[in-house]
Amino acid sequence: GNGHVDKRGALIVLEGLDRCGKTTQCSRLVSFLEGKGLPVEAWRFPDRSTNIGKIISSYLTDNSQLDDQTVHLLFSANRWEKRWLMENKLRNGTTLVVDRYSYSGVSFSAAKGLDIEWCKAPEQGLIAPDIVVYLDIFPEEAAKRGGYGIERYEQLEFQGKVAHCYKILCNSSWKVLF
Ligand code: 2DT
Repeated sequence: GNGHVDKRGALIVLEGLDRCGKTTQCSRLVSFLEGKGLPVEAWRFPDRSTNIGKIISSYLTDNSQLDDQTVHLLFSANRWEKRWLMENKLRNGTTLVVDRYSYSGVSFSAAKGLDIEWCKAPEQGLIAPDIVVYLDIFPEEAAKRGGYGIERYEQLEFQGKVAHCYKILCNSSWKVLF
């Protein structure tokens, strides 16, 4: 009673290239867990609803110029500003299914040529996921899926570089789905 729960929620992160099907799989997973009667919420990064998220969104959608390091830190700050809420939700037993997290942050920035260790640094201290699911898809395959939109990064050559960076980050604890 009194809102006390013994069981922490799980932090489940889905990662992958643009158009790999993350968003669809996230909502299917959320529905599945809801069906089991578990408290669960769908989250995504970037969270475009915050002030930082709005700067990120305009960077992604128009041609606002920001240097790569600054953008990297904004994406990271967008996770930091949600950290405390995330921690509270998990503590209170809510499972979070998150569409993109630090691995997107590191892979997309490293794909631009930033040093990968530098990219990882601001992610230190964020809540570590319990499960990382990587939806593996060839960039060529992803590009065929209805074509890319107009956002920055949605280009075949760049997505290939991102895929390469994900492979560097991937370890044996990840669940890789084809
Ligand atoms: P969506 O299309 O999923 O909204 O992502 N990105 C995302 C980064 O470069 N760094 C990050 O930390 C995150 C979370 C991936 C928008 C784009 O933003 C990229 C695609």
